[in-house]
Amino acid sequence: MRLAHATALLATCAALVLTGCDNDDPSDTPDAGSLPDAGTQPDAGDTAAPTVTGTTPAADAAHVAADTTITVRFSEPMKSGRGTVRVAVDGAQRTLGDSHWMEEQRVFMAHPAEALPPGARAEVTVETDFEDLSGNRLASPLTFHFTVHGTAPAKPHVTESSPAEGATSVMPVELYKADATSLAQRKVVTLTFNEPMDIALTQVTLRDVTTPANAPRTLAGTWSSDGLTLTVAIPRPESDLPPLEQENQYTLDVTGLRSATGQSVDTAHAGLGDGKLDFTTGRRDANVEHACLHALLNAPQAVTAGSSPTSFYPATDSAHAFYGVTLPADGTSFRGYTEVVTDPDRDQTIALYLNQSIPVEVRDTTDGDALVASTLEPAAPVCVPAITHLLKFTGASGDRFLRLGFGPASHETLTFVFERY
Ligand SMILES: [Ca+2]
Repeated sequence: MRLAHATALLATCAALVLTGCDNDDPSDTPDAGSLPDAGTQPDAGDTAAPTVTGTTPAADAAHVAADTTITVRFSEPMKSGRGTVRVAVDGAQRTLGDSHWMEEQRVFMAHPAEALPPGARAEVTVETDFEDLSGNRLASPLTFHFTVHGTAPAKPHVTESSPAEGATSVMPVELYKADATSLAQRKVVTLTFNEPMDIALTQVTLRDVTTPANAPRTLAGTWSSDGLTLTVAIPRPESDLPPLEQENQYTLDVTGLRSATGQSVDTAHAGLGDGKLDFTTGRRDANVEHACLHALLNAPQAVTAGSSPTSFYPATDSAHAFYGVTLPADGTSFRGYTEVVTDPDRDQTIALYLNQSIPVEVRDTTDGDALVASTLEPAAPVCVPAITHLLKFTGASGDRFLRLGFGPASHETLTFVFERY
């Protein structure tokens, strides 16, 4: 009943711009049965300004229909005869034709008299002359924008990729476990699109920009279940060649793909620039590749770390060993200690190839408790997630006793490959 009443009131307003349309007195209508109920009666004690809690289209919405309804949702019931909404395109006001209130006069709805131009950027202004039932106005006008659907269907584009467009020093070779005793090489590339794609189309083309004489390689990717992300595993082109050469420029052409609605890839979008993912490889990292051999093929040696610096803690210092360390609980996190004994005769660089980023403190306990400088950095991405981080420090000669303090950590277990150089 109330909705019908509000619509009847507004029918007397010629245009949607409601300024001057002051027909909010219920006694004006012959329909006595539609008087507001107690819940919409003015509250004499209300001095708070109403606020806008939402709009349709939402601010910065794209691909909005040209004949969209514009709605403004308020925080409380409003006077139905007040309020101005303006819609402008390129600085020119658009006439609004039809309007009404809904949801006990909390939601104002309006329709442009004519469809908005394709591709237009519309500016909507909600003026402060909207009033709640106690006569409080909006504290400030609200302005937002939306973009009308263009005449040409939207083309899909890449929003994220690995490697990123234009990336340099890209790891050219990644290792994975081929079977129980051997590793294989590949390079995995992923591309994520802004809209679902046609998963029947999976082919992309890899070109060697540095050596164009090399034949382009047609590769088949695999789509994620949502059709947004294509994963392309680049294999060795021949059994004696790596998946990608070192310090070499490549371009991966994805223009053979289509959106689920059949649109070709946008070759002008900034994501890839030309519909091709361009990147340059760096050098391989022999040390990480070696450590990956142990991390992927060895069963971890289980070790429970000591619970305090003064109690027993086990050794984790055999070169090429792959350790699976369990850290004792320490309150709500985990923390533990292991030992490294340095070489008797020479200084060594000691490296731990970790499967996570974790604070590690190295202390020399031989004749005190001196802090040993160490670095923790992301490891070259050769066999993620088996190896993600690299801890390095110098082990001074002389059979010195070093204590590694792991944590505080959020996970109880970690793995690392231990190496001495
Ligand atoms: Ca590109």
